[in-house]
Amino acid sequence: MISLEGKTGLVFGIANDRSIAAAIAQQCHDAGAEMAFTHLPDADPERPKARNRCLKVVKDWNPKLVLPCDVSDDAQLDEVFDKVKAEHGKLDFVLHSIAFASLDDLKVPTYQCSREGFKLAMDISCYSLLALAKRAEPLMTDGGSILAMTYLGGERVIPGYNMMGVCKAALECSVRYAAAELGPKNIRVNAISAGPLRTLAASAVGDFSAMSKLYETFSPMRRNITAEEVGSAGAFLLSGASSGITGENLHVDAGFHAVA
Ligand code: 0WD
Repeated sequence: MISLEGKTGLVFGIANDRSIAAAIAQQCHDAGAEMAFTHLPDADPERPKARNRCLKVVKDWNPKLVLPCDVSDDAQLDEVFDKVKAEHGKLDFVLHSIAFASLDDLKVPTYQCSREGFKLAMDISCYSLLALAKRAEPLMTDGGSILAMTYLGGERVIPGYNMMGVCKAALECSVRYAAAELGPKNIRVNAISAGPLRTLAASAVGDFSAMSKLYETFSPMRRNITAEEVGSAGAFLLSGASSGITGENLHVDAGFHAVA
């Protein structure tokens, strides 16, 4: 039985109710966790679309903090962690469920993406994990758990995943290095490699229906995964139930990685 009673988490990446972060946060809430949340800053504060979509998901959990944060901006990250420290005093877990690449760079062959587009995608999709870990470490005084989201395209060439595959390979490697560096402080760092789920981010990548069909045909379980399955694996890795696990890339993909 997973328990997060008395634990405090910080969740990055709830864009709407379909976000993987929403599914993981739901199960963390059910397990007793208290959480703070961030959403992308809205260009027009008079029409706070991103904030409202995030609030719609989290409001019933009565969070003390729901804050705007663009993870490519150090000042915004500092402000989030300062506020978490002031409000909660400590952190037990952080969920990094974020990725971004401009469509112009994502849709072309990897070797044709632009230098600026590559930097931006790596910054938001990979470096940000390290930026979060750096700021979380001083708040994880009783140890902690950090979780990132990745995809098989970081290990193999998956048609259409293109430069995001390069970002995910770097992210997965960052998980291993951070796990080794933070392990002595009892801070664990893991990743979940999820099968395809129909979210905003997924709509930008390749042909979702074709990918989905591939999993139905070839995965050992002959089906796709559900958001709830990623949610429960996420809550497990963020909780003490996984206390011996770090530097891991846990595939929640109906076994597709084993046969692909
Ligand atoms: O099939 C899928 N959906 C899979 C997703 C399979 C395997 C892995 N993943 C990964 C994604 O690559 C990502 O790392 O899971 C993570 C979460 O993705 P998601 O839940 O599929 O997508 P979404 O609901 O769109 O959440 C990603 C969010 C952004 O959403 P939008 O669509 O508004 O860009 O990442 C956040 C934002 O909320 N985000 C940022 N947050 C802070 N600063 C930034 C930024 N600069 N850019 C994007």
